[in-house]
Amino acid sequence: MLNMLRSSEVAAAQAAGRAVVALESTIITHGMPYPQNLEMARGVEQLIREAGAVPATIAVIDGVLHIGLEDSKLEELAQRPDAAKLSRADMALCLSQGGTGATTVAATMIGARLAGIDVFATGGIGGVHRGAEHSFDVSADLQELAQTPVTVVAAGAKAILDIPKTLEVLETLGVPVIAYGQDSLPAFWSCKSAHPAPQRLDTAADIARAHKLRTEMKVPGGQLVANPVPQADQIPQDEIEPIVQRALQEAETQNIAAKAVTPFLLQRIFELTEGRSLATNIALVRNNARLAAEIAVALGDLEKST
Ligand code: PSU
Ligand code: MN
Repeated sequence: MLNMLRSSEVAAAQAAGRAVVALESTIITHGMPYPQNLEMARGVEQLIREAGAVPATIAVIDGVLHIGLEDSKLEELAQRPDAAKLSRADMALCLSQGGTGATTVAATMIGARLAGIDVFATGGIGGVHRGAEHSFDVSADLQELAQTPVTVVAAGAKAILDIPKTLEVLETLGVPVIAYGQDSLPAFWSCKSAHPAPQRLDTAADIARAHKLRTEMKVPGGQLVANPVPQADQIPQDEIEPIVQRALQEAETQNIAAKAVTPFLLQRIFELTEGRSLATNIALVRNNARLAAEIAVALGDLEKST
């Protein structure tokens, strides 16, 4: 039986019909080093509260699907690099075995849907890796966006990926890719990429309306909102690209594969930029949390008015 537990804060918010924003936990266990990961997670939760919504960090702990983590649980998870990295394929298995794992974008979307949460903030989604024509490495996050009705706010796909191929797959899967407030698709650490975004919207209310219409039309799947990192915090593409290339080269030489690829690349880029990539990563997650809270509040307003 599925054992799902809401934090008291999330349970109270949902009972009162207040806006809730889901947050993932792989970014905590596999995306950032301790203690910055814990500081980031706490800071992001606080930002969501300040924006009038309630945060629900999702994770599997001892066989229980947690929707919202009490602070002591968050602290524990942030110091458990041994936690599994859970996606669609292994989430149920981990739950059935009483295991502990952090949820990726795909798994967090599944948790959010089960808990009745429509909006989710993360850093960057997984996508089609460079060289995928040989490795076949395509993140399950893309399939999940095609199936699960959650609006995901990210700073685009991580720039370690093949962005044009990621866009093509999202188009094939029928996932709307909406740049927020600009024409260019943001590229994670950089606010702009060379690729125009397929869609653009300029307000949280517009994004909420599109989400609601998809639900009314019973179109399965979610939306990807690509929110550019603030310019003051970005690393321009021409600066980060050579570093990404070097990290990719090292991954190849060391035969890094499957689930280990993304965490390896993020860690190497952190080292090669002497921490700058982490500062930018934290800034973009915070920026996404703020927008996600606005969208969740706007969605709540729409539901009340209809
Ligand atoms: N965003 C970040 N850092 C991360 C991730 C996202 O800023 O570490 C995680 C998410 O959990 C995403 C995962 O789902 O990376 C993608 O992993 P993969 O490429 O193995 O599917
Ligand atoms: Mn992969």
